[in-house]
Amino acid sequence: PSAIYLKDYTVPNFLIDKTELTFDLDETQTIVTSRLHLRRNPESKVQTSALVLDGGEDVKLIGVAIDDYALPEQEYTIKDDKLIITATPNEFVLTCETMIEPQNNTKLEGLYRSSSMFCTQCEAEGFRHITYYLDRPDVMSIFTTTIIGDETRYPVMLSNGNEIERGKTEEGKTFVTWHDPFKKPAYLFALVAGDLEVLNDSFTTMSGRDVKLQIFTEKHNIDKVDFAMDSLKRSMKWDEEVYGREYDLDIFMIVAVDDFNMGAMENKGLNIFNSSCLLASPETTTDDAYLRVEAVVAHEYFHNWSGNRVTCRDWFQLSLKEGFTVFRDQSFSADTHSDVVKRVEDVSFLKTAQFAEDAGPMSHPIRPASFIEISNFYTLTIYEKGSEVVRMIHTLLGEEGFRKGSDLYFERHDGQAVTCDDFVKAMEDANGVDLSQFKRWYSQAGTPRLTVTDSYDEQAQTYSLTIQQMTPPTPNQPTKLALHIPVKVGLVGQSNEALSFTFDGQTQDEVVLHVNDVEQTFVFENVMSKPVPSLLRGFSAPVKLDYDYSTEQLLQLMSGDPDGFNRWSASQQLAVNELNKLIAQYQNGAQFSEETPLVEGFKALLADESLDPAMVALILGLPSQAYMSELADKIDPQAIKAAREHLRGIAAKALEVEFKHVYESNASNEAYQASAEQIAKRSLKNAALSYWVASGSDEAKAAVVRQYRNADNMTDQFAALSCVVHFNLAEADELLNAFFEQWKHEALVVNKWLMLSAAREHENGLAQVKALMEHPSFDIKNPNKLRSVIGGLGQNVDAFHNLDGSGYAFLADQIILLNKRNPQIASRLCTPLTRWQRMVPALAEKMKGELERIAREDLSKDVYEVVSKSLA
Ligand code: DPP
Ligand code: ZN
Repeated sequence: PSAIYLKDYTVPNFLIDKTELTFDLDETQTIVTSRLHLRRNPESKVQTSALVLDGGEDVKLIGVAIDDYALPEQEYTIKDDKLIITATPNEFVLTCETMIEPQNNTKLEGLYRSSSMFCTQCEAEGFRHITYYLDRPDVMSIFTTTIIGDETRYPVMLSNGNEIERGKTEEGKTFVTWHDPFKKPAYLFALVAGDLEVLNDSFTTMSGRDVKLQIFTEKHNIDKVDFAMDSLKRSMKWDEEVYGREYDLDIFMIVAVDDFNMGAMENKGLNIFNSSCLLASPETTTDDAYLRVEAVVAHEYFHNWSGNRVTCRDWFQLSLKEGFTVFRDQSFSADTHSDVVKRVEDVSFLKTAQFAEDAGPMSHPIRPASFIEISNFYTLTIYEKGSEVVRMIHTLLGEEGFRKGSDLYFERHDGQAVTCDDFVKAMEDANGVDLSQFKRWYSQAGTPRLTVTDSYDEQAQTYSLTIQQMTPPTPNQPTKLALHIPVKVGLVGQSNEALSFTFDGQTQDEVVLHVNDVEQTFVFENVMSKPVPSLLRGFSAPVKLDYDYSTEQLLQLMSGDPDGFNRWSASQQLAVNELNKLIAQYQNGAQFSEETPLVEGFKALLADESLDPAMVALILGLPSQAYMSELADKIDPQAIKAAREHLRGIAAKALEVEFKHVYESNASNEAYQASAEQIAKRSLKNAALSYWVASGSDEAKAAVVRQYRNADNMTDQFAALSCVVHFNLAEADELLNAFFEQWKHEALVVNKWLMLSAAREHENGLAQVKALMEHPSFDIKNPNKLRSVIGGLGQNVDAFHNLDGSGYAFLADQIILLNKRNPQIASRLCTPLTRWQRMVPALAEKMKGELERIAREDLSKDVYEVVSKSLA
């Protein structure tokens, strides 16, 4: 497999003005007839009459014709899955008949079966597994789709746009024709057929048009889509109010499917969702999952403008639509719930997972310069860091300036396939600013590091901050240029007051510093006393920041920083420092310390009833195993685990009474609602419960079992079960079994059970994981189940990081098994092994050995790219 490069981009040689598709659906053979209205692209420099269409090894060509002249075999060839027709007129209709077998499609790209339905996934390059096409996002076409099927089995047959015709064929089958009036690339094509139930609703747009809203599921799930429908309507309203974007078709449909490689897909007018991102009910769905449904529904809906109306020129520009749309969905959730809580959650995820990706062999800029397989680039960097880059533009331009920029972007490029440069240009032009240095964020990989030192001159009452920036080398990028980094700063006084200061001739209490050189000093005047700097407020840039805070300063910021985000940040830093001390003690074989200043900090926090319970819960959450791994020079999973358990134990024992009190005072008898207020209380209650149980109190153990048995919602039930399992209480086996029995008919709950069971640490964790994969509820064809079991194993430190290498070998076996069957999923499963160079030597060697073993197989492009880059 070889790489393709952004620098080699050329416009397509042909355009497809209209695409007419007919699908004759059948259980064994589906016949696809396409009529493509082609003409040469006047803008192409290569004036050629040879047409090259993308296809796949799973597409069988039955016949091809130009303007109804059936081409004899010597007039076309099929090579490397491409259909090549050597001579074509300037303008013509190409008819292609192909046969595909959706029931044998295990890759879940193109047209496939999920339970009893047919569905599609075409992003990024799935359409070529349906029929021969110019499968690239800058070829945009008007689609008309006819679906023919047996009405008794497929009463619902959907595609993009509006239904324009319905009737019977000569053989007595039903046909339905859909027409989408908006030009689109093939990756936004969708088709669904099945025996589905529907929830109907409607939305009146800002200009007064009525839009029909429909959510389809299999019959047994239709009672779980009310929340998604409500989220959809709120998203539509929000996009009108915040971005001035109105929905454009008369109908908007969403379909839930069980087998799906990704979270969801924004196909024009017909979104297809992994059921895990759509279905929600209080009894079966946790608060986290509710929030995820809301965010994903919003995300896919927002793509209608940021992605569909204005799309990507090529796949190197993926972050153009994804970074921007993640930024939009994050803002929507922040406006809907608490902005600080949302920001903490997003940043925490970024710093744990995206920073790790950016420090590994797959590190790439948000606009990559090359790739072997585009499916490997649906990454945290493209999505989450991409969103941070858009957020920085928002910070630099302000709310109003950003809106002017986005208005210009949508107006200028409506109906076009464009680049990240076009996005930034619209922001520049609308605001009369120069973002040329800022644009290095698009081409430079790696997490920049800021090192900050300060000094206070009491006499002059000036305070200086010196900031150095450095971005470490990443694959193919040994040297880095200075970035333009917005650093939001405030100063906190000795008695926790916000200190005002003079900066740029103005009195203010918060400022955005423009860091754009390797080293710069910023001077704040009229600073009355020696301040504690509150740096990078709201996480104004996706960087690592080093400032040598003392424990006292961190405790002060934790309780006194007016910036809620930085209160959390200070608490995390304090906990990280404490964990690092314990990790070193563990590694040196020293006794663990039994005291920590964290106790004092937590005590103040628990006593302050004016605080948002969700924030308190977040602060109580110790830095995760994964986050501590990201920070480590050499990752020692056992040391991190032991340190975390010990630190939690100290806090739990010292504050047993407080945790009990907080647990009891946050209990509630109200009926479940996925409201910010209730979610906040449940999160604090359950955080307190887990500490209380960690204290070893018998009363706590009784309380957690009671909570499990009495819970009327999945959040409380699962929090209790996790706690019982994690602390290996006497009831662990009994309750895990009971949980499975209670929920075995609910696939999404069974997935939670699979994950928790796989993550459970006991003598033979790996045997237990193997048993789960033999369990009747497991199905290797279903990506959600696989992710549950393998994800659970990844959290199981003893089983996965066993020194004998058995955990890694097991993972490698699964990757080899899935390599051809579902390359996208196989490639994702490689992620933990790609970190091998960061592990302590004994583990690094074992991981590397498994990567080498995988490399000896005949690999799919997806797995090949990740494994070869990891071993390079
Ligand atoms: N474009 C999709 C999304 O992120 C991914 N398939 O919404
Ligand atoms: Zn997206």
